[in-house]
Amino acid sequence: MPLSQRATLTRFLIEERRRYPDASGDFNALILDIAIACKAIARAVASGALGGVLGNHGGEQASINVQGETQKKLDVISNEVFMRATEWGGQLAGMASEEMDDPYPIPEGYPRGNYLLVFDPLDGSSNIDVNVSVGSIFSILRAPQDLIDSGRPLAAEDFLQPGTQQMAAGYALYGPATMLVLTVGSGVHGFTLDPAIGEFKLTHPNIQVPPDTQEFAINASNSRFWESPVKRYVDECLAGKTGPRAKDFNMRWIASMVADAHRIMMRGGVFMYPRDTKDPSKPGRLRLLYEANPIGMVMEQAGGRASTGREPVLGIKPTSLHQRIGLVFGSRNEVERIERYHAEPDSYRDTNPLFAERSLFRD
Ligand code: AFP
Repeated sequence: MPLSQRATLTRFLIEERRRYPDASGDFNALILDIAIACKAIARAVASGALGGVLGNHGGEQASINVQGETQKKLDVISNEVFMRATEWGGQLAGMASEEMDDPYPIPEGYPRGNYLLVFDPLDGSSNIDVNVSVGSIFSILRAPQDLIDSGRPLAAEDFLQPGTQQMAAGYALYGPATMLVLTVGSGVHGFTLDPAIGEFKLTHPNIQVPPDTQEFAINASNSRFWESPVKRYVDECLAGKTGPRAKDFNMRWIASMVADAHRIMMRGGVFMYPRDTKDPSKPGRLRLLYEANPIGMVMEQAGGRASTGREPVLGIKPTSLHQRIGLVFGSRNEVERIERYHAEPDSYRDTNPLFAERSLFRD
């Protein structure tokens, strides 16, 4: 279809809204403001070193975020862009992000709305300096009714809702093309930014994640810290045609979850950043509220699956704003296989020499 005939994001949202005659329009306005933020971030990312914001060229911002990581300037800028684009319109009661220790209430002078926004403004930021794809991830929740009714101060607890409660979720990918991939709870749709007119256009309606795959993504340098079900799964993939799976697998790792997730949305695959024994204080690397839940909703809405390996991610009741979690997502049959390996008695551990006395894999 010619680009000029493709629906814009605005048109798509308006047509979606017709199915809900009582909808106020706030929700669409919020998504369009998020899209504006993503366009601005895409622009900053695309400027590369010319924008003067990259680590080697702009220097690292001397601030440390709540995860104990150095924030690069572009992380900070992207966070600001999200806040400024969405705080003013009267749709939000507050927001929370990877880059802010505490929730951000809507400033005095702006109307307060019925939604909460949670986001990772720039996922995969270690890739910025090497000009590899990065992205933004977002999730929209309904604000608790008592927060809306009473006007009391915003609290971190307001955000601690399971992923099943998300009203919408999605990500923007700043790759060779900028894309916005969105679910409002009725399938997943991909929009590509048309740079000529600055509009997102519907290019990938009703994305479906293939249920089977021969591709997996995991940071193999952590293998000595993996739990045995993960070790078993990866070993079986690596054994290829001659192993129990009787087929060869390919491995991919971009170190930018949003880019890995997008590859899986386009052609299937499984992504794992599982719980491991690397640091007992961190039950996984990725964050539940603004990484696992939105990507989980997108996957599930596209027919894929998202899990900790032990239970569906979207069912977990969060306990803190920046909670980390083990995460496995992608092609449904593979994720279910990994869940089965976690549920089965640990015969792999009992028979594999790697888990013997004095082994690296012993607890
Ligand atoms: P940032 O949140 O610091 O950008 O980290 C990106 C990320 O959380 C995720 O996008 C990657 O999948 C993962 O980290 C990469 O981790 P490794 O450094 O272990 O490859």
